[in-house]
Amino acid sequence: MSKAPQHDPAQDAPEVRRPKHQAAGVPAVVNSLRVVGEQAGLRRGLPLLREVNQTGGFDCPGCAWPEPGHRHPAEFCENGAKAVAEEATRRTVGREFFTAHPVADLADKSGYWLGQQGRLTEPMYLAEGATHYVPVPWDEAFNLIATELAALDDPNGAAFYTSGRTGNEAAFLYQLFARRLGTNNLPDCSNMCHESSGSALAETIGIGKGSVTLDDLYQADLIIVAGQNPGTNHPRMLTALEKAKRAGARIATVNPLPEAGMQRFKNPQSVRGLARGTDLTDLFLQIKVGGDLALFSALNRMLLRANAIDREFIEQYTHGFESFAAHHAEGDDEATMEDVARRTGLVAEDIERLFAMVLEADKIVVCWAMGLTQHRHAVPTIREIVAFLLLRGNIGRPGAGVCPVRGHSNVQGDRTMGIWERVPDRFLDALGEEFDFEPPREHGLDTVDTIRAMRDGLVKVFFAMGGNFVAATPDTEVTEDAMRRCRLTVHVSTKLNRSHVVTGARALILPALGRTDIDAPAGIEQFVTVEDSMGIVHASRGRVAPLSPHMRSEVAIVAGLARAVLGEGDTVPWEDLAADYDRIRDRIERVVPGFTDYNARARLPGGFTLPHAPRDERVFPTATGRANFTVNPVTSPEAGPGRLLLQTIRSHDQFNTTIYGLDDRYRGIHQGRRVVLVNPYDADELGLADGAYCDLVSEWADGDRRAPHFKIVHYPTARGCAAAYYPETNVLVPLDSVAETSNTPTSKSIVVRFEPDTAPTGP
Ligand SMILES: Nc1nc2c(c(=O)[nH]1)N[C@H]1C(S)=C(S)[C@@H](COP(=O)(O)OP(=O)(O)OC[C@H]3O[C@@H](n4cnc5c(=O)[nH]c(N)nc54)[C@H](O)[C@@H]3O)O[C@H]1N2
Ligand SMILES: Nc1nc2c(c(=O)[nH]1)N[C@H]1C(S)=C(S)[C@@H](COP(=O)(O)OP(=O)(O)OC[C@H]3O[C@@H](n4cnc5c(=O)[nH]c(N)nc54)[C@H](O)[C@@H]3O)O[C@H]1N2
Ligand SMILES: [Mo]
Repeated sequence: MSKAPQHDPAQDAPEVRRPKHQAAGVPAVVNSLRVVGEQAGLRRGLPLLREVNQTGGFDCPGCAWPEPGHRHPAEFCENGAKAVAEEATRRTVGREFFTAHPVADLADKSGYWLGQQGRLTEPMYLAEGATHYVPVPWDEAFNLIATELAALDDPNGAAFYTSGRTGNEAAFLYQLFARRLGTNNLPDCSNMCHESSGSALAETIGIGKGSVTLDDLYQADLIIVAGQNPGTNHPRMLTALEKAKRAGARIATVNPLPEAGMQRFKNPQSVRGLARGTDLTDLFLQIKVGGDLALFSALNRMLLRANAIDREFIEQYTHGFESFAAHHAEGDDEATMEDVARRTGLVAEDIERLFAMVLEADKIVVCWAMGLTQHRHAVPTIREIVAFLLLRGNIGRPGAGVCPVRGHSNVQGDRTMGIWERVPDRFLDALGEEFDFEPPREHGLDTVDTIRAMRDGLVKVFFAMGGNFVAATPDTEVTEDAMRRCRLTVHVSTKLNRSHVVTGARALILPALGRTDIDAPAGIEQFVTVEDSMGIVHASRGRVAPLSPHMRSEVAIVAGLARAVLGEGDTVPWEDLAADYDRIRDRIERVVPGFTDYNARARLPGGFTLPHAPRDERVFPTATGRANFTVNPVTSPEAGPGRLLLQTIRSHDQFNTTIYGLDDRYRGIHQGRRVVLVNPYDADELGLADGAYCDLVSEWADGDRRAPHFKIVHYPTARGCAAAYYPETNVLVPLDSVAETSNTPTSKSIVVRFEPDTAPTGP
């Protein structure tokens, strides 16, 4: 069996320059135009850029950051332009490609190479024992899936994964199909992403979503951005931070890395921005990986000691304050602060500075992303942040609240539509009633449990609506072996990726229309709807002609599959729904709360905002009916002598497992990705010379995992920490190393040691 290609010396020879201290500006504009020109051509690409995130246009297929009410004519960022170019490319992968390339050869190619080949254009089938994919008609593909599903003893022998690009309409039908079949096995990318936020927020405020709007950011006095790199991953957030800053907000950044975007932002949307830029961060706390629980716990202790809390709010709206306060009264202050200093790597003056900013701020917003969610103690960390906000009444009033910044453009909407292995009973009740069936009640498998079930032979049919399961999930070798144990693996995809070439006994690739493509079943153009990170639902209409008549929308694919599997006369009129998306939205309106007048409101410019009880009414639909304080004993990952804590991050030239290019401009890394960033003092102690190559070896109870051939880069990260790119390092993340409660892989804290390079000349 071929292993994931470790590196391609021709494509991966990193060059290191000085990191940048500012983001965006002219280079971002130049780069946007260049990638669009290269992939889509200026004639196809430029008109598309004018439609990104505009009313009547399409939602950027990149991140989930919301659009402001008054849109700029260029309401996209450099990385949005790359996402658009990647999808709207003119390059295609047709049947000739698969004739020319046996699957075994494709399995030796890098993910970057696979993605660069172009858009998938027709359904392809890999028969058992075959060496090549061959074209297959849609109906035959659906029948093949139906046959494998029918052969299962139990519908729970199938799992239906979703990545977060799928629009609401397809997502709703997809989860309905899984449940009509009889399973709640709906793992999704959220399980690896903001699941920890969802778990912590649902428990403490009663809803697993953020509580702020853009206006709240503009009105805040203090914005804390912890564990997030918006300059690369949510560049339009910098525009919002700049606006907040101009209105008087202060910004504190908590991160082991000094990320360029949070330093100075040169707004490409304005002449002044291009020329001068804005310094965003007022206070930078260079925290040790995993130190955030200790930091927020310390702030809470200090707030309690200073009695700088909103007693009235606490009395009226919260539960559990006494035990929370008692927990923070324990122990001796000096010893506690020493422990905090050790876990965070911060000096006392830094924490005091942040504390002073907190005391001066009437309204506070805390923003976060993967730097907080992908740790063993991620859920307690986020619960402690909620407590930090509750102490001063910073939830449910303008200018204040929690802001988990979502990743994929519709990952939040997919959850709202019921893509969730543990969806609440009230959702299942409504779904069953609307479609006249009894949905399965037993919770399904999430992402990590799906891998375990495939490994153990319990899940035999794996179906993915988008995404790149084997590359995005932890423990690459374990996951790839698990995938190979399946009887059938099916991927609904736009572009070729690793998950198409590491397959079950049989495999199907089903080519889907993307966000930018015109979707006109039966000749009538349809639009889809998506929900952004702040709960705003709006329409998205594709704008370019699909490159092949054989591509189908995700809605059509689910309907075709359901018809083949469930037969004619199913209680769900699949084809009827797929012919007119308004009919799907009518059904969603009757099942999912908050979608009253869905069809009318989806057509409003800018869409509509979903209700959020804590934000709108200070109502907290938790088990206690109040916002919950929780007790979170301080903990943090420890690397041990001779080891560092490795976090796995995104470069500026990738969208998750889709690699756009080999540069990470802001961090000064060019033409390669196999680099490991290490603090020079740690490097000296460990004998790691700048520019030398090494293997990364992760340590876990069941043994070591190795990722060979990484170039050492001396870099100003926090002491005791290292950073390298995902997905190359996923091989190091043990499957069983997960966050408590949320089961999210701990991709931001892996204990590694460094060993001599075992692949000095490449494979
Ligand atoms: N262009 C582009 N945009 C994207 C994506 C992409 O790949 N490319 N991915 C999308 C997706 S799905 C997501 S989820 C988001 C991800 O957005 P981010 O979460 O910003 O992405 P990461 O690269 O994982 O960066 C994590 C950040 O947290 C910091 N960090 C790591 N560990 C810790 C810690 O323990 N404490 C603190 N305080 N900080 C820490 C890292 O130094 C880094 O700055 O972006 C979305 N947008
Ligand atoms: N080590 C480590 N691992 C991580 C992370 C990390 O920080 N570190 N981050 C995690 C996070 S936050 C996430 S969200 C996951 C991401 O996990 P996934 O969502 O599974 O991965 P992506 O790379 O976003 O998926 C890209 C593929 O989606 C397909 N695609 C793109 N657009 C469409 C579309 O419109 N329709 C369909 N049907 N297919 C489409 C293309 O074929 C493309 O190859 O990875 C997780 N894994
Ligand atoms: Mo994500």
